[in-house]
Amino acid sequence: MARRKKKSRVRERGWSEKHEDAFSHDLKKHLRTNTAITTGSLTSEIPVDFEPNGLVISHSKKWAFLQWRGREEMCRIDENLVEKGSTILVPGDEVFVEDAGDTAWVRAVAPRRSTLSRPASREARLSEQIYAANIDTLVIVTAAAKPAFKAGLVDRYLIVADVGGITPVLCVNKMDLVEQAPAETEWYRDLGITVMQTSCETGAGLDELRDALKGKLSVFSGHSGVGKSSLLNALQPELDLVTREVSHSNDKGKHTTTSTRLYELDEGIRIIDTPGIRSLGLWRVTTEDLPLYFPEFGELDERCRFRDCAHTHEPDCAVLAAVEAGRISRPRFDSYLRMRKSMDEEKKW
Ligand SMILES: Nc1nc2c(ncn2[C@@H]2O[C@H](COP(=O)(O)OP(=O)(O)OP(=O)(O)O)[C@@H](O)[C@H]2O)c(=O)[nH]1
Ligand SMILES: [Mg+2]
Ligand SMILES: [Zn+2]
Repeated sequence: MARRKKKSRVRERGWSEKHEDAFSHDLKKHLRTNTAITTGSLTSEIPVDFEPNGLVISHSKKWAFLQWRGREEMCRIDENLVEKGSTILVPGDEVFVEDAGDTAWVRAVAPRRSTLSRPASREARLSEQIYAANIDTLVIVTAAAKPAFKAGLVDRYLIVADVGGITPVLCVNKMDLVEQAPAETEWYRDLGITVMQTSCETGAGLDELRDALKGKLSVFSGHSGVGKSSLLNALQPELDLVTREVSHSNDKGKHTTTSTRLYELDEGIRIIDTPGIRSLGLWRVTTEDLPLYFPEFGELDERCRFRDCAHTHEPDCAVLAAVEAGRISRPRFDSYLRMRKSMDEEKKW
């Protein structure tokens, strides 16, 4: 990977003042790694304005697989970057690597430009799990058929992208299986979201997808079996990633891709392939905020009778009226109701 001319943004952005910021967690680590530490044969100090020289492809607890010095390399992770037995590094992280003879060590992580997060688990719903960093584009991969197009997950991913400061693109794959794209995709176009239609079988739409990904770091997310890994293979056949037919075992939660990993393709395209998911929790979104993530609700809430209107059942609700009048799409509104309901249920634990 080419060394960046630009210095780390740590100082420029004044991270240390922003304790509530999503990156304060990293900053603490970062500052800790700025003091002299002795780990293995390392004794040197890391300058505060270190230049990241490596890119995280994937990792285990103690080892990171990196793009470093123009190659893919395994490096040890400094214990300062480990928390609760697991590293804080995620694919897409820009890191500072130091060569210590036999082993190269990841010593520090640069502040993240953007993050994709979800609640760590149902049990640990108060902790954030960041699963990719420095992403430019979130490609929400869906299938036109097999498995059927499901708007619910798309709506959730759109919120995750919004929260993470990432541009979403909706990719409707397996277009060879249908006459025309599912009608729902039009709503997303109406909302200003880029919608692409692709087929790994016929190659349709792949040039457009490639153009959109050039020079960017993207994440491919979506249900299992929609063709995320197949799309990567279609863009760059040498990758030869494992893909598998959608089957009942897939429905039961068996995924073909089992870990999140970054791939470097030609033309400056970098893609993080992720395992398919069944449902997606929303991090940092409250029921009160939820309407803000539905741009089509716009300023309507100002016209609701109640100031704290939840837009679910209230009399004289301007949002409900707009749904009735067909100005807000019913399925998108249903998504809103389902998200609210699941958030309310979570609160009961
Ligand atoms: N007809 C058709 N089949 C496709 C297309 N893209 C992928 N497939 C098939 O769909 C199945 C699932 O593809 P994968 O690429 O493994 O799906 P995935 O989204 O990576 O799945 P996970 O790794 O489990 O999340 C495979 O049998 C592919 O051959 C397409 O455009 N058209
Ligand atoms: Mg896959
Ligand atoms: Zn209302």
